[in-house]
Amino acid sequence: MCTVCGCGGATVEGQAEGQSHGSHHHAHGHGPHHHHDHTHDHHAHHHHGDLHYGEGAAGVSVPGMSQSRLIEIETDILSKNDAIASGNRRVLRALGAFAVNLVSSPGSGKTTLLCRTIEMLGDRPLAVIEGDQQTSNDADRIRATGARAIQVNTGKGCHLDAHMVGHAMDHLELERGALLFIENVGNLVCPAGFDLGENAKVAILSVTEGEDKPLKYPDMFTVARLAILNKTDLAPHCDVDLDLYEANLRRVNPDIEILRVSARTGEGMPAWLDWLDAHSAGKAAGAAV
Ligand SMILES: Nc1nc2c(ncn2[C@@H]2O[C@H](COP(=O)(O)OP(=O)(O)O)[C@@H](O)[C@H]2O)c(=O)[nH]1
Ligand SMILES: [Mg+2]
Repeated sequence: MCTVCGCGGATVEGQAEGQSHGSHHHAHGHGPHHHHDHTHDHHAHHHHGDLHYGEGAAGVSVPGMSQSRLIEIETDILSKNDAIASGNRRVLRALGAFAVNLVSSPGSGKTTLLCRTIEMLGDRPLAVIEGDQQTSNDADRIRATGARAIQVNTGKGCHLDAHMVGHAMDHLELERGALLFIENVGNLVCPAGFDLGENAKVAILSVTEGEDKPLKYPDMFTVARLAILNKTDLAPHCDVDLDLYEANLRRVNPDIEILRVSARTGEGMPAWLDWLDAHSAGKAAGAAV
């Protein structure tokens, strides 16, 4: 169970590559170990007449589980994940590598942006980890650029976790000073809660999604260091207010950096490459030899 969203997906020890057949080892919450804790949190379900299932102490609602039990489970899953993420971070630091975790809803343009980024980066050492529930479509698209890519299928899972990424990193044999791009599962909720050991989460938000999305899904934009407002080429056709997108992003995260980009036309891409350069510079120099 993913206690971040309560949707039944979280795995701390999921398969890290190849075709998953749903054979994850669920950390908790399934099988015969039902915890029939009848401390229901009725008060959490009503909020000014709206249903508000995230209002208990755990911030999620799962039928039959008390808020305190949920917090216990979530703490356990996340602390295991964080320990593995720290290990990933140590490996990356020793290599002087810089890892970006790309997070967004499905279809915002992560893979398109990555393909274009890879083309523009030329011969800079890099590798890609692709996360999706099913198919190797995105890894195939990345490999078509000549870059190395590993596909991680999460099956029922709604996000990549640190264990999956660590396992994929083992297979990628990252070069010294490499850039590692991790394309997370398209989902604006759960990937926000999972540290993969990356240097930065970068949220992609396309102009067709609506200006209110940062307000509706604040966690994702709170943890992101940079927001890329993608598909600006479509803005004239969609009656959108790009300044309002930016204002809403800053309402949930006053420190967030924002770049307007079109992965289609290439507008804004040089600024994104500059951002990557500036943030990855010095990593290789500081690496253990
Ligand atoms: N017009 C336009 N379409 C884009 C842009 N970036 C991506 N797309 C399209 O959006 C769709 C989803 O893109 P994809 O890269 O698969 O998104 P992902 O699910 O986030 O990886 C595809 O049809 C892309 O061609 C962009 O900047 N402008
Ligand atoms: Mg994709």
